[in-house]
Amino acid sequence: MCPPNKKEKSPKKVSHASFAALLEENRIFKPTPAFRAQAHIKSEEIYRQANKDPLKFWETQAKALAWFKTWKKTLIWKPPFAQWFVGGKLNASYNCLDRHIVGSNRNKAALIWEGEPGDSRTLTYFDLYREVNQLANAMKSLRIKKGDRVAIYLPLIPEAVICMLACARIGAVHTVVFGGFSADALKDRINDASAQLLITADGGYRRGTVVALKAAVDDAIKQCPTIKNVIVVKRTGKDMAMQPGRDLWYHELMAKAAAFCEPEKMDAEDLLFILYTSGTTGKPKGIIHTTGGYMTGVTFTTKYVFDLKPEDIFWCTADVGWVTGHSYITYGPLANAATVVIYEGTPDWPKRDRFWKIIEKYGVTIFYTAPTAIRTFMKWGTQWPDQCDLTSLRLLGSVGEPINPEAWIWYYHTIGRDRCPIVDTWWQTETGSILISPLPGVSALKPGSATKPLPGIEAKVVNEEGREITVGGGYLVLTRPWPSMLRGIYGDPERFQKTYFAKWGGQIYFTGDGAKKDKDGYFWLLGRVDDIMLVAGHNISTMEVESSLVDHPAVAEAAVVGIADEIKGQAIGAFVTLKEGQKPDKTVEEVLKDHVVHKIGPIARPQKIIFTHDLPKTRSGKIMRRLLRDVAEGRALGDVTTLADASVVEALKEKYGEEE
Ligand code: 6R9
Repeated sequence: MCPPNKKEKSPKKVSHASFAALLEENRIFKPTPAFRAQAHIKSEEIYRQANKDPLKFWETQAKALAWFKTWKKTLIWKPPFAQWFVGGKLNASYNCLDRHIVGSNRNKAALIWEGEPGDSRTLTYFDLYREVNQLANAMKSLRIKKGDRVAIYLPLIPEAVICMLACARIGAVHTVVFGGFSADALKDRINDASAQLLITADGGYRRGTVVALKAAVDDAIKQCPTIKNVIVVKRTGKDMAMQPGRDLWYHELMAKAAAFCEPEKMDAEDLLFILYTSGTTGKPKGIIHTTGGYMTGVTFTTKYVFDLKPEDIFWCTADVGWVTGHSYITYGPLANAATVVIYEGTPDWPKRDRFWKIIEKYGVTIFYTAPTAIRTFMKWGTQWPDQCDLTSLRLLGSVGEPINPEAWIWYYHTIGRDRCPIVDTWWQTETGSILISPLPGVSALKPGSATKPLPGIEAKVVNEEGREITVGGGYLVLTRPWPSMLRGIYGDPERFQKTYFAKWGGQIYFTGDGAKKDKDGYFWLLGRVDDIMLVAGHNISTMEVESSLVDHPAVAEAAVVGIADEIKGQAIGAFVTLKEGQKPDKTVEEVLKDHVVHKIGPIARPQKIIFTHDLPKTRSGKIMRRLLRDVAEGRALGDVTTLADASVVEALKEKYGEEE
């Protein structure tokens, strides 16, 4: 049983005494013999093979897909433009559905969906296949054809996945806009992509209330001249206006649609989707991905990074509006015929044990979430997971930000119960699939390190001149093309070249991240280089200071920014959320400052600590330090359209003002 209930004695009680010990030892976690024995990959041989002949390696991975026609050339690389599997033909929806329904996977659960109010639906591969085919036909009846852009603005309901696959089936390019984004953000993305069709819902549930998506849509598309139709999924049944001629009910279209739609034979390099990246200033960047290379990358990584087996129940907690949802809810797992869990709502609804209850209810075996969520769970306390049966879990994953060692150990111990390897997966919207990560049957894990580049991937840390740093910190770059790499920025090849390939002579992809390599060749991600501070002539990464703050038992979460300072160049400002029950005061502030000095050195001592209940984050959980800098330096706020909760930063502004 799940909810904390004093009368009930849980048989699964975990001891938390060993937590500190795990952290203290600065331990390396080797795969257990039992895990290694059953893993897909048990030896490092795969790294050597891939290194010897990367193209051959990627060809082998591409062959895991079903192709209508085999490619003629594996790679044409004219930097910054790569073409993979040139001349090959395939269809992503065929790979995720058709090839599974002819065998024993036909009646296997493809999607297990749980709505926030507690409703649920399970779609087998055959169910999903049927829905996707019908929707593909419905879209065709609205004259959507190969190459057209379709915007998807939905809550996390099965239709979100159905819509993506239906687009892929007819060769339409989807652009999923996260359902929590504002009308303004939606409008910008629709216009940049010149989308003709928009698929939305009458609403969705979030923390017990209905989010009125359709109202935002009506607002947005007043200024979207390219949109001809809006398909509306009935999710909540709440009243809302339908504009005759333009708006159509999803269920009515589906009722009329024929059961089979021939999958379009797509060229390997035909567009699969556009996805706008979050959190940056200025015009949204539409990252484009094509079919063959992207599908190869996500299919390979889903199977081997997560050590996916046919009987696994795979839960990636991301929204489909984030690249993580594209790659590890929809395309990667379904191409591997996995059973995928999706959940519509927030982790604290109706109580703070909702995620653990879902794991217990469906017997989730692989759980993939973000460090920000893990830190939130730490803040809430262990009583919530402790009273749930988490014994089905066998592997944990982390994505989105560097995971600080404290959170890693907590995750390993409290959720994984010291049994489950953690894969800390580094990648980006631009990279399409995971690039730096452990292989769980092989890699020795160091808490806080994403370990090493996957087989077939060449990543380096370089200095300002582009020279490799074998031990030490610098810029993280990728020095060889990989199949799932972005093919550009939609409509802006020049910006593509400038943003990613201009820094070192045009051949090297710059990730925008800083990283450190240790003597064992492990990569330690340091966050975006824009966030790295220059304090009295020393480079200090915000992430290192944050990690040392979170290391203190009183702290739940921290965000650090450089504030302009006449003497030092930059001084360190820290925004800190304390664990529940901790009171912020001057003493705590001094204790925390001393703690950072103790962990890193006097140079890293924060000049100012602001206590706050929450931090400004994107919907995928990344802290928006840019906004915190605006607050700290008293500027007007930059672009806030991707902010999860706008009130957080307003409250901080007030607070900061008071303390000045
Ligand atoms: C998948 C995703 C990409 C940026 C990336 C980096 C940060 C993601 C990370 C990580 C350290 C990890 N990031 N995973 N940093 N360790 N395991 O997050 O895509 O939203 O495009 O963000 O996220 O800074 O450059 P996206």
